[in-house]
Amino acid sequence: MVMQAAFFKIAQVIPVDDAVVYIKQAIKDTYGRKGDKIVNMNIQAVDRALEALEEIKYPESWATDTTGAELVEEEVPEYVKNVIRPILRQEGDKLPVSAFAADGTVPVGTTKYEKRGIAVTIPQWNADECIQCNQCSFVCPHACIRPYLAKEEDLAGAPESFVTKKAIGKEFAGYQYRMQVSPLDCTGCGNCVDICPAKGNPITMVPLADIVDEEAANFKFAESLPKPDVEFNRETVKGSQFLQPLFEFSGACAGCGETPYVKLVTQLFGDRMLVANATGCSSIYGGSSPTCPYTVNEKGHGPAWANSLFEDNAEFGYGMSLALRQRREKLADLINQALALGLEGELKTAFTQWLEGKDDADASRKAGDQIKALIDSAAAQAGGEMKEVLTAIAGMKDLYTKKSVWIFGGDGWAYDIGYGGLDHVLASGDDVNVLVLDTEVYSNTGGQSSKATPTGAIAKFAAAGKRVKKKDLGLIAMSYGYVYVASVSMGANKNQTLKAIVEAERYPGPSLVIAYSPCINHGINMGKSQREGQLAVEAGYWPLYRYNPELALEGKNPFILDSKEPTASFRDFLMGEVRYASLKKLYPEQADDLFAKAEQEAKLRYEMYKRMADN
Ligand SMILES: Cc1ncc(C[n+]2csc(CCOP(=O)(O)OP(=O)(O)O)c2C)c(N)n1
Ligand code: SF4
Ligand code: SF4
Ligand code: SF4
Repeated sequence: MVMQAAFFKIAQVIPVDDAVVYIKQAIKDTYGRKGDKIVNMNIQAVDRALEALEEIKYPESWATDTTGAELVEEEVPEYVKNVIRPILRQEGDKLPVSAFAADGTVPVGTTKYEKRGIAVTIPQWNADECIQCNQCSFVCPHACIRPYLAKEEDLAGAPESFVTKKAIGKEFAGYQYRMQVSPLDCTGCGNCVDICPAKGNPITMVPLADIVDEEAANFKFAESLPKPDVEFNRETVKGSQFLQPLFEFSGACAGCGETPYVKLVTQLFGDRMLVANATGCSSIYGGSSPTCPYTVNEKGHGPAWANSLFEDNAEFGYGMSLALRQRREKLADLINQALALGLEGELKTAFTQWLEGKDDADASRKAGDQIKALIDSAAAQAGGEMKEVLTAIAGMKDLYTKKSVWIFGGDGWAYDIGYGGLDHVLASGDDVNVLVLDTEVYSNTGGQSSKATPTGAIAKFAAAGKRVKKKDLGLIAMSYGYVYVASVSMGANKNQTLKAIVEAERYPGPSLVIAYSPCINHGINMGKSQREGQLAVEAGYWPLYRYNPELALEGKNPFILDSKEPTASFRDFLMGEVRYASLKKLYPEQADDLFAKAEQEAKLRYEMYKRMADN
């Protein structure tokens, strides 16, 4: 609107006053259904643009200058210089085919070279007030705010403004703590500040321009700190955030409700995970050429990621799982063969330990690291059949650590188009982990209705409000009895989200985690998307539960209802989102009927879950 108003004032193709009348009418026609607030904001944008338009007299020399502003080049990898930068300059069509790998793989961890600097305001940390809960880091959709631990001696040479405070917790004795933002990667969404539970504003949003240079230097220093050599519980909200996010600085919308889940999964399992990603927002922010937000740790370990068709992604992930199983069984056969051939010494111990712990992440990694340290020289020294076997084992190092197979996708994939395959894979009993990022619409293609869209919500193909209720995907999966199922909402309960993701991964069969994901398609303030996830649970709109088949084997009830009876108004929650409020504006009577139906459905669903939990 701003640019359109400016164009008509400058270009004078028609009298500007006429143009303004047409623009404002178009605003009413386009946004009327979204409510007066949005219409008025757009109208104000037009008026303010016309008032503020200023002519800038540029120096005449600009018309003939042949040199531009000088680019400040930082040290970047060859691929960034030779492939990514030309593509970003829209010169990708000049690249030869030989610039790309023949197998289609691309270097990872390249979003960090974009440094887009798109935020208007960014969080500034105040050490005094911070209680070191790490919740701001937990919810950040772009992995831009991270806690760092450093010993005093590591802080020599730190920038002056790199203030730290004594780390809380006996496991962190001798360490200093700092919460650090990456100013040029932050999108300025404000969720970190919004959810900070401490009194006295330990983080506040301030203009980017005021602190960008200082904080960019601080972030660079923080990233150069050595990894702390401490044992801590990784499976807590606080502890998980000391783990490196292996998904960072994606191109998702500011405040996206999907990406905090993806980031958390990579923090917990990223160094040994494979991801099959259905087409949707998660494949677009997960793999938009030319950069890649998935990255690696200091050992070069990180998620292996690929996107498949919308309609076959569960099968794609299942294939990964089957291939891994077959290849690891082959590895176990070879190890048994080496033992049968009479292998002795340290390698024998490592092999035996690996066979015992091969399906446990920590045990297989520990034994695998031992094998890695010994195998090459053992293979070189051996002869005959033993040499052949050890050489084959040495060539399978990628399989030593137990892998974590994840299948990611949105509700359009899981509830609709990929559902047949998803059902088949869950039924297989294989050890795969499915994360459904439920935005209740096909977000990436502009908000079409899916079977996850609840009654009364306006979406494309449901312009007068969805008439029928949301499919209960979790309940269908629970009917198998051997599928781990959880329904989570990070904004409502970070502990429950973390617990569910950890349990799902640990469960040795199929797991399904359905994650409530606030989205721009809901018509909400994305600076408070985490809070919206909390309101959804408090209003009884989204239930939290975990169904763990292992509890049934112990004679316990496998179903745990984690959310309490609603404490907030269901109707107020709906009216806080444009996808519902606009129905009320367009068709008030129908809206009342549909909202009453939606509330009744949510109530019946909660009561059913309560009965299941009480059994
Ligand atoms: C068979 C098929 N139909 C349609 C599309 C187009 N398409 C790509 S992404 C997408 C929406 C994905 O929605 P969802 O699964 O809910 O994920 P979200 O974008 O919400 O994360 C659609 C319809 C496609 N790629 N393949
Ligand atoms: S403002 Fe948003 S993107 Fe920036 S650090 Fe906070 S949560 Fe992350
Ligand atoms: S959420 Fe607030 S109190 Fe907690 S670590 Fe972040 S700034 Fe500190
Ligand atoms: S459209 Fe929604 S799900 Fe997609 S990136 Fe934006 S906020 Fe996230």
